[in-house]
Amino acid sequence: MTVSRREFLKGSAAALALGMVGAPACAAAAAGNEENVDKWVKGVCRYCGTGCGVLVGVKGDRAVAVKGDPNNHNAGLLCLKGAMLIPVIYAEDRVTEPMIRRGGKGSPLSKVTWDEALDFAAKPFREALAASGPNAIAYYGSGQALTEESYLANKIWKAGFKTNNVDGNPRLCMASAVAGYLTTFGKDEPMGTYDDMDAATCFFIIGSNTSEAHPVLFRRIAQRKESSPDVKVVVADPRRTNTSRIADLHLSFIAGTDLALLNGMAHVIIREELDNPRFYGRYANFVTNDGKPCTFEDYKVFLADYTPEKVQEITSIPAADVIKAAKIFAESSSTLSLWCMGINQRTRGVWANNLIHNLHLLTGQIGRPGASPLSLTGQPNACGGVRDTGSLAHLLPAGRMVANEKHRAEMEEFWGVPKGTIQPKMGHHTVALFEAMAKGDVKAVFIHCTNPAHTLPDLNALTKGLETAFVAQTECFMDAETLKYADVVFPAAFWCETEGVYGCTERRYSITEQAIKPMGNSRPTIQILMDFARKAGVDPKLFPYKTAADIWEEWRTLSKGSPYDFYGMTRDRLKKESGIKWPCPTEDHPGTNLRYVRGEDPLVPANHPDRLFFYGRPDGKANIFLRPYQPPFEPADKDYPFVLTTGRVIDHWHTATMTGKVPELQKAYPSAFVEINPDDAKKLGVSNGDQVVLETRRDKMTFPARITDTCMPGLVFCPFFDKNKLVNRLFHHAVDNASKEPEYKICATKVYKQA
Ligand code: MGD
Ligand code: MGD
Ligand code: SF4
Repeated sequence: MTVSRREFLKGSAAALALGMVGAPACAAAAAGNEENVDKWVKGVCRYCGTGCGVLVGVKGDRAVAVKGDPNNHNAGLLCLKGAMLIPVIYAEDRVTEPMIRRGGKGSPLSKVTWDEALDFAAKPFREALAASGPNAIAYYGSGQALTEESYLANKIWKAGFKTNNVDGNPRLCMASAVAGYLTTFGKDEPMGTYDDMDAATCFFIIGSNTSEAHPVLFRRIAQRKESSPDVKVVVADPRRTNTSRIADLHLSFIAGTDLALLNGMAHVIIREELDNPRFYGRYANFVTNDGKPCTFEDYKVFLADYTPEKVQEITSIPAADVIKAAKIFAESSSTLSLWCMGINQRTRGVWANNLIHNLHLLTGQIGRPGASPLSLTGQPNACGGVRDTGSLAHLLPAGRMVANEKHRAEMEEFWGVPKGTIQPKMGHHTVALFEAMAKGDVKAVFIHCTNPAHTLPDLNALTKGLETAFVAQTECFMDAETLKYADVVFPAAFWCETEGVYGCTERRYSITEQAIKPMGNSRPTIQILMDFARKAGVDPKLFPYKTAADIWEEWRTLSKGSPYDFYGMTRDRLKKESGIKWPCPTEDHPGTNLRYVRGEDPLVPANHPDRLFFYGRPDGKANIFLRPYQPPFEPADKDYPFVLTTGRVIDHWHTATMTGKVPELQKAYPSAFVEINPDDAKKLGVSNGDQVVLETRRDKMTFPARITDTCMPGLVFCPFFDKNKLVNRLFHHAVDNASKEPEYKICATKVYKQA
């Protein structure tokens, strides 16, 4: 029996009678053929950073059913995407054989043996290394790769090939949140957890369409609101999304202006004496925009520019609503802020993150159940796999930095490589990497578990990198756009065909155990990486592993004594339990809910004089930054009078190579479209379904119109899942100064009906 969309929705309603508009379908029903399952194998959903636990039903050598793990944080619930994972495994276009492009770019791919493929890939890497040195090669990875894969690749590239050219799609996603945590609190990763959702009395949701992008979490928020009618929800999003439908107050504004809103809220909080001087006097420092210490008085002077009336001028939010939002935030007994790409994918994404933290530090809404800033992570393993293992161009494992000599020396010693092996200079961040490939500076790249030919910004400019450099790629599905540029394709074992750990938004690590054999001739990626590295000339002593568990053991040991300490998470424990939150230093430690809190976080000494200790900072105090409003890189102007923004729909995952294989999901969103406000449509003479041209300074493309008040006048929205409508060709590739994350959320466009 296969559960249909209709049955799923029915099951969802039965699972929880939410009388609330906007709560997405989530059900505890098993999807697939549940009868005759031989065994249930534990895992994590393949998709979003919510990180729902799943159980995969296996019959013989096939996965036949999936259901939510009742013991993980999702309490057995899954959204439709998670529930429909089984058909993805058995999609007809799985990549099952190694392939090479003998005749160079543009020639057909031919199936070859593993040995031929590995030799074919290793040769250009060896040649690039010999001719131009280690920085002529690179690794481009993913927040969807398993932790063991990212840890291994990072080690091979940084200590084996000796290049810091290791980056990946979390740069497009969480980099601004990382830099926000680092600058404010001194260490990456949130202090809050999902349990805060059950205690919060105010949800401040900014730049996150939680309902569509983190459906099971949104369900939890909606449930909290329904069970406690006093709970307030404030949503700040230029669009009226499904998320904003449960809001008591929806702040819609001109995209890219919310730094002014956040400073305006701080202005009101101080003016109305809703701030908490005892709290920030003890736990925070005031810091100017260029990093110099300053005083609360300086902060007040700085905020004088952000009166509600001034904020209204900049953002279009009525002044009264700015005041209302500030009061709800500060007066609630516990406020939880949630944010995602509307904040991170901005040229001032780091500043926007700092300003959210400011509000919590100013009001003391932090370090108590339900009171916390909590950035929502997009991908299932951007936190655990990439941020924590330090698999980005400027990072090293467990919070270490490439630029820090002591950190490099620690890693060289741990990895057993000579002093000076790790370069002191950071490698290329994503946009710079693809530019360096286009220039011929980076000659060969290994791409794993990501589809950059579809998802990079400014595709017309950045895919030149893929046209120029030698591309070795691991893939599972033949319709991935990047395969068009791959010189060699390694068939990778897919989700639940191999074993590994994912770490989600709330510092929770959960394991996916192998349930079935890899399909066809595909192999686990750790094996592919080690075989490739050996052939490309890396000393195999660097990776003496037989299994993923061996890599985990090394990584667990490395975390010991670090601010990420999860030494207590043995493989056995991960298999027995359904996710554990770090810090977790010993095998009998239950994991940590409230980070930085005495008596909760094992890294805060039990006898510490203060209840809170931000141990990432030298004096244990967090920073309140004086960050001004700055407009986006390319606001609307008289020539390009609309703002184009992009994002997700509930039923598709990124480039739809997986969700596109599930008819139930594909039918809901068969192709891309552009959302236009009814007033704009009227002025443009556009009706529903008309073909509408979006023309930016880079390119122009046509989309069918959806006329809806989701977008405010002057704003249009396109989802980016459709490979036949690569909306990223329209975008610029301006990045945040500090995080180097691109501004996918805002560019200027003309909009007109196709002649
Ligand atoms: P987006 O649709 O990218 O999703 O999750 P979200 O960030 O929640 O954008 C969020 C919102 O930002 C949009 O509603 C948009 O209107 C708003 N926005 C645009 N401009 C601005 C602005 O200037 N300020 C503010 N405050 N908001 C603005 C992303 C997350 O989703 C990520 S990163 C990943 S990797 C996962 N991907 C994914 C998926 O592909 N599909 C589904 N269904 N779920 C997913 N979950 C994860
Ligand atoms: P995915 O579709 O997730 O998109 O961008 P990508 O990571 O490029 O790509 C994953 C690829 O890995 C697919 O080709 C899939 O078939 C393959 N795959 C799946 N499972 C496996 C596996 O087990 N092993 C291997 N080897 N391959 C596998 C996501 C990126 O997009 C992100 S994270 C963000 S936040 C950005 N968001 C964004 C946006 O908001 N707007 C616009 N316009 N563009 C965006 N691009 C970014
Ligand atoms: Fe999977 Fe995210 Fe849905 Fe949970 S909310 S089932 S992790 S897609």
